[in-house]
Amino acid sequence: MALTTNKYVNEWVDEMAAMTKPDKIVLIDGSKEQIDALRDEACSTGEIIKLNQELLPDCYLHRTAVNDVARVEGRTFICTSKKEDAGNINNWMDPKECYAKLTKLYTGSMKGRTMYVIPYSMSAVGSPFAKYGIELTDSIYVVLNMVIMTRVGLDVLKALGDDAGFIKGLHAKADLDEENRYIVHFPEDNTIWSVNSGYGGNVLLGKKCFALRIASYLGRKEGWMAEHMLILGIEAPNGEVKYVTGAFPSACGKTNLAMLIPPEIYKKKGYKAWCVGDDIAWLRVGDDGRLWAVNPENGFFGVAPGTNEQSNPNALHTCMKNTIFTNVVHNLDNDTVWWEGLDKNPPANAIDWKGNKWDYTKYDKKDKSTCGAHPNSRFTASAANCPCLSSEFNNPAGVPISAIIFGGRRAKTAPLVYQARNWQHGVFVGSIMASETTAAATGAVGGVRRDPMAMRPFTGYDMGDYFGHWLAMGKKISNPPMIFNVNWFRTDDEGHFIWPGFGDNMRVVMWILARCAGEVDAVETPIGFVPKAEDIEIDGLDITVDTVRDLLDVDAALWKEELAGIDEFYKQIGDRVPKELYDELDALKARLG
Ligand code: GTP
Ligand code: SPV
Ligand code: MN
Repeated sequence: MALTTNKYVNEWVDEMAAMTKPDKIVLIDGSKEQIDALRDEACSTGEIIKLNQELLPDCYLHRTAVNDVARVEGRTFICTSKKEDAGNINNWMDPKECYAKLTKLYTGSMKGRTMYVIPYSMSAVGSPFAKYGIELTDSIYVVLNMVIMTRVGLDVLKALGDDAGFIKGLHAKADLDEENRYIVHFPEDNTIWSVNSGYGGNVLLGKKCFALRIASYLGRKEGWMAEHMLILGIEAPNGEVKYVTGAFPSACGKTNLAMLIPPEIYKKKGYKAWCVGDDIAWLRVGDDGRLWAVNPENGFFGVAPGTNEQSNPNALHTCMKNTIFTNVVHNLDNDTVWWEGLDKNPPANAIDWKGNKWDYTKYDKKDKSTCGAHPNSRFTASAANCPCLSSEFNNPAGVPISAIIFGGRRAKTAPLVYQARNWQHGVFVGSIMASETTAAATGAVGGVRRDPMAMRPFTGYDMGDYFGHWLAMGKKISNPPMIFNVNWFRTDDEGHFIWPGFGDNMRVVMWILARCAGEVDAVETPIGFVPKAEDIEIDGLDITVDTVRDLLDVDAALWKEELAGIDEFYKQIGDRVPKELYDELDALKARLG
C-alpha cells in the first residue's frame, strides 16, 4: 500500500525499508491521538518515564545510553563526490564507499521494530523560507522530539505535493555501537544517514544535520545563509523592535541570550526582550536590502545544567510542561527532575543520568563523574511555551537584522565587546573566533579551539568557500547588519567570571544597538571599536566602571600571540580561504605593530 501520493517519497521509503526490514511502517500524521499512543507505548517499554503530571504536565524523562550523550564530531562526515568540496575541516568519505559501508550497518537493523515516517518542515509550512524533510527512524524518542522541534504532519506532505525536493533522513538506533556510529551527509543527494546513536544532535535530523550542514550547502548554491545563531528582539519603550542574531559555539550562551530578562534599569523604562530563536537562523536578503532571519525550528533543545530561576527563568518556565528531559536527575520522591545549578536542594532520593542511585553528598564540583545530571543534559520544549516568544516567531518573512554578534568562551584574550570596522572585517572577526570546548560534543572540555562563526562542526562544505560565501553575501546586502564580537567569559586570576552575564548581557546589546543607530561613540583599537567604559550601563550591578574598563581592555601582546594561530588555522583550512581575509590578517598585524 502506498504511504503517500508522492511517488518519490514512496519509492524511497520502500527502498529504505527493504534494507532495514522493519516489521511495520507507520506514517506520523502529527495528530494528538497518535502522539499520545506513542508516548504510552514508550512509557510501557521504559524508553521514557512519565513525570509528575500535576507539577510537570505532559513531561517525560529519557536516559540515553551512557556512551551516547553528545554530538560525535569525529564520526560526522560530509560525503561530496569531490573531497575538496567537503574541505579539510570536515571529515570526508567517498559517497559510494559510505553508502556501502553504512548499508551493511542498516541491513536488517529494524527487524522486530517499527519504522516511523516523519514528514516535517523547517520553518512555517508554506513560507518562502520553508524546506521539507522526511525522517525515517526506529525510535519513538526521536518521533516525540521531532514533533516538538519541527512542524510535523500531513500538511507537510500536502505542501510538498508531487515534488522530489525533500531532504531524505534515515536514522536507525541499531546496537548503539560507538565504533560503528556514523552521522553522514550527502549534500549532493539531499540525504542524511545516522546510525548507532540515540542522542539529540546525532538523531534529530532536522536540526544540525539538515538545518545547518545540508542547509549551509544549499544556501551557498541558492544565495542565502544557514547559521548557528540565536535571534533576539529588543523592544524600545516606543514599541519599535530591533533584532540581532548571535553565533556562539555549542553551550556558550545562545539560549540564555535569546531568552534574557531585561535588567531593572531597562525594565522600568519600558524595554522588553523577545525570543525568535535560540540555535539556528536562516538568513536572506530582503527587497529592502536588509538581511532577514527566520528560526527554522519549532522548539528548543536546551542545555539543562545552569538553567535556574535567576539565570534563565524564561527557559525554566518553557520546560515546565510538554517537555522531554534527557539525562537529568530523576527525583523519586515527587517524580520531578533536577540538575546541577537548578537550585540548592538536590534530591535525597534520586536516580542519576546513568540510571543509578545518586548520592548528592558525594557531589564534587571538580569531578564531573559525580554529577547527577550529565553536563550536556537537555530539555526539549515547544517554542509556544516560551513566555518571551516573539510575535514574529511564525512570520514567514522573518525579522530584519540590525547586528550580527559573534562570541565565545575566552578567559583572557577577547574583550567584553568590540565592533568590526565593516562587513569584510566582520567576516574576518567571525572567521578567527575561538572558544573553550564544552560538553556539547564528545572530547576534552576546556581547550581553546578555532570555531569560525560557531560553524566548525556544522558547515556542509569547504570552510574557505564558506568564508567566500559570507563575503559574497555582503556584496548583495545594501544595508548590512553591523558585526560585533562579545565575550561573557573573561575570568579573574582565581578563574571566576568577571562579567555578571545572563540578563545583564542586555547592557552590552544596548550598546550594540546604539552603535547601529549611530547614537554612541567608540574607541578605536587594533582589533576594532570598543565602548568607552562609561557607555556600558552598570546601574544595579556591583561592578565599577573600572572593572568594565578592564573587561574592555585589548592586550596587544596576547593578540600578537593569536596571529600565528590564525595564520596556521587558515593554512589548515586550505587554499580556498579568500585573499580578503589574509589582507585583513595583514592589516591586523600592522595595527598591532
Ligand atoms: P547549544 O544548545 O549547545 O547550542 O548551547 P547554547 O549556546 O544555547 O548555550 P546555553 O545558553 O544553553 O548556555 C550554556 C551554558 O553556559 C549554561 O550552563 C549557561 O548557564 C552558561 N551561560 C550562558 N550564558 C552565560 C553568561 O552570560 N555567563 C556565564 N557565566 N555563563 C553563561
Ligand atoms: C549544539 O551542540 O550546538 C546543540 C545541541 O545545540 S545538538 O542538537 O546536540 O547539536
Ligand atoms: Mn547549538
